[in-house]
Amino acid sequence: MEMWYTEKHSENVGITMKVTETLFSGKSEFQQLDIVQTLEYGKMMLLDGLVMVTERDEFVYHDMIAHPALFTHPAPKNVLVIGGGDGGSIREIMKHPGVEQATLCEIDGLVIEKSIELLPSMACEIDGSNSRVKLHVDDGLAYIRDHQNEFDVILVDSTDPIGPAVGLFEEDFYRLVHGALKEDGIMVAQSESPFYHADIQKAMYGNLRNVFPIVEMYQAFIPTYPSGLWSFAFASKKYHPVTDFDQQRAANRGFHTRYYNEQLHLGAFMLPTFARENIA
Ligand code: AG3
Repeated sequence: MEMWYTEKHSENVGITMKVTETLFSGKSEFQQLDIVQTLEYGKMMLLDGLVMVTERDEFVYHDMIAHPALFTHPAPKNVLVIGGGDGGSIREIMKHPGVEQATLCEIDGLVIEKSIELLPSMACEIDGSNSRVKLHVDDGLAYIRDHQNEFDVILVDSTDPIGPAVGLFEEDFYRLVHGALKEDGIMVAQSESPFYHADIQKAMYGNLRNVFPIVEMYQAFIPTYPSGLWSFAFASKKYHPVTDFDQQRAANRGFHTRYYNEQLHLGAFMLPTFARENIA
């Protein structure tokens, strides 16, 4: 018997993968979590039936949520990830030797637990082995309310704006993030597909612009997400991701990144017209 998994991207279109085994399937207090073995993309994690990560293409997402901000800020030391319970974002942050502390604030403890158990290539820095990493199982909103003026960089590594993540796309949340950042801090948030999610982007970038003086969109190619064209929002108090970017520092990074590099950093901020129009 063949098993195929489909995530529908619209009423009539989806992505389908051949699956050999279900490694975990269970419901937490917040959502349905499934981890399955696929034939072409390695292990795949789904939340409420939506693809969060696959072993084969997660490097794109995690490079691109982490490195543009960490190479724009001149000296990030204290970094917070909201969501991101698989640990992939923390893994990339830990490649920066100047980062003294990275905190993961994930609402769903089950995601952390099962990632450590079944997705060790992503969760390798959140398994307790790294003293520079702190874990909090908590609501991101509640956490940053109590941690104002602390962080150089905050990454919002969320799901789509459904379920527990709805609040992470709202202006009130961005105000709290703004307050939790130091006076030259940067926030990056995953911001959906420019091809499929124009309405979400319009609202989200409008909310961000009400709070941050610098707001830019950048793109990445993520084959297992709707349309393959994905985006991130770069919201900053002081540093601009293109004009304040030190290309030399990124070129001399001294660690390997399979997607990010010092030229792509600049290219990622150049958008197709339809994407620019979503947030015009
Ligand atoms: N964050 C999920 C991005 C949204 C994917 N959406 C979808 N498949 N409909 C991924 C978390 C990785 N750390």
